[in-house]
Amino acid sequence: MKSFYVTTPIYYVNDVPHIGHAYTTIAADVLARYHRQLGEEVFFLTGTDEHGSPAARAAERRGVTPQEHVDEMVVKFQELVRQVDASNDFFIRTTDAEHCRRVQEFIQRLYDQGDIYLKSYRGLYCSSCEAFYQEKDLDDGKCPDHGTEPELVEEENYFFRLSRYADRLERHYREHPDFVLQQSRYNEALSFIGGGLEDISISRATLKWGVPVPWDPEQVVYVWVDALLNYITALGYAGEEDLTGRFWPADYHLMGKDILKFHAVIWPAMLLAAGMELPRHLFVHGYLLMGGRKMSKTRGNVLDPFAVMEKYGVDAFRFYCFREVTFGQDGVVSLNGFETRYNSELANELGNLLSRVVAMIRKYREGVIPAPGGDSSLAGAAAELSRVVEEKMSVVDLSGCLEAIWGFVRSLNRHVEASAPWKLAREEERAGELDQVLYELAEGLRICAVYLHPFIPRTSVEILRRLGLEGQDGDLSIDGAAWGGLAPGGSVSDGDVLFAKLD
Ligand code: ME8
Repeated sequence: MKSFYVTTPIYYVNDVPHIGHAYTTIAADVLARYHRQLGEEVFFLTGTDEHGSPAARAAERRGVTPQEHVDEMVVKFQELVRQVDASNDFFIRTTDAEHCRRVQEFIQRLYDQGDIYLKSYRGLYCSSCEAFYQEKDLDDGKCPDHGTEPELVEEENYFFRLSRYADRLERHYREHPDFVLQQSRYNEALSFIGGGLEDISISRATLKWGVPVPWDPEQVVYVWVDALLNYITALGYAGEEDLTGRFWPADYHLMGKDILKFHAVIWPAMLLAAGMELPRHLFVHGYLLMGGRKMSKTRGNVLDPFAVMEKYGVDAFRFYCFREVTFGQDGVVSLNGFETRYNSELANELGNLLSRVVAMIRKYREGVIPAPGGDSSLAGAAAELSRVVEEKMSVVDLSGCLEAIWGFVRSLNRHVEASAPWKLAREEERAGELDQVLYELAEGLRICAVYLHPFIPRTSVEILRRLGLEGQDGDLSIDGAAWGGLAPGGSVSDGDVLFAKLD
């Protein structure tokens, strides 16, 4: 069986989760669900990045130990994962003893083979990014991402010979033009390497909150090295047996553009040093913006995903994320925009369509899905949709995929208007035509439900239930979405309005 491994970044726990965290998690969930529908064996990983100075400082401010702080905060991230209906197979915490042990083993190996050495270092450090900056990369002396002034740090640290891997890394990029998606991100990633690579500090002497360097426990492992390793350590202990052989290399690491450099340079170089395969793709999405700026904890301009889901439901939130913003690019999100789409698309175009179709089958055919009389004009559109979904999902164009599905939803609405079943129902001799139209609408809705499943899983299962289908694995398979898969004779059922219209 083909395997598929997708990851999200592991999120910092210095503050509460926000909509940006929900966004990447849902995107990974969409991919995971889709690949399960293809019949693949899927591993979907998410989790939390719990070491490092922001978490240590947050704990200090609150007068608790770092461990107490992260134990408290992780609950909110696990709650977010649950509430967005993420179907993750594991949730890794970098404070897991199993993870820490494997991080130590990994860097010990690099140390033993001469890839790590001791050196004293002086540099400008942004502790929110957990990264050193060169003067020229600052905005007016401030961190371009956080708007805060970096501190001058001077320490004796362990360095990883990143420079040694620059050529091999560049070759990997040349040989794998789809290593980083999309093209502009690939170019950006390649330009990091083209500019030459300097060795990087991979330990901290002044910080206590981290994984101890095994040969020098006075130092802790740099939080980014610790964090990146999660993608392989998790496979070692998430299951009863070691899953590394089955799932590594990862198919997709999803992330926002803020952390591309770490994933595009440091991570693959670490893997090359360890003689491991590189992930197949990094997919970099844009920022969700409110009022034109990236939402971030440091800036405080965050939209609370819990409040949004509580008020409008999880599927409406998931839908909006991939409908409003082209996946891969930055996009502005707002409550107004959300409510507009909710009403016009979810309530009117989808919810209303389902209740009309079910009501007509009840009214005209006693709730039983009739047999079609012949070929359908919608079969071609369904076949085209199937082709486009496959094409878009194969390049992680989640919004393009949803757009195509929505085009099909709209064609069903047009079909209702054009065929006017209420008129056909008044003419006895047109009963065959009415059967045909009712079947087509039910079948069209079933196909929508299958393709919509990765995006709005609850709604998808509910649509299938109304059409007399269980929404079990078989009903959800992508293969089963082919036109004509709906067996006539099943009974439709009633239910609450899918998306109640907002005032
Ligand atoms: O960077 N729009 O954690 P983090 C879209 N621990 N996505 C956003 C976003 C926004 N406005 N804000 C955040 C870290 N994200 C490290 C990662 S991985 C080995 C270690 C998402 O809590 C996006 O995926 O700052 C971004 O890359 C990630 O959250 C950063 O999360």
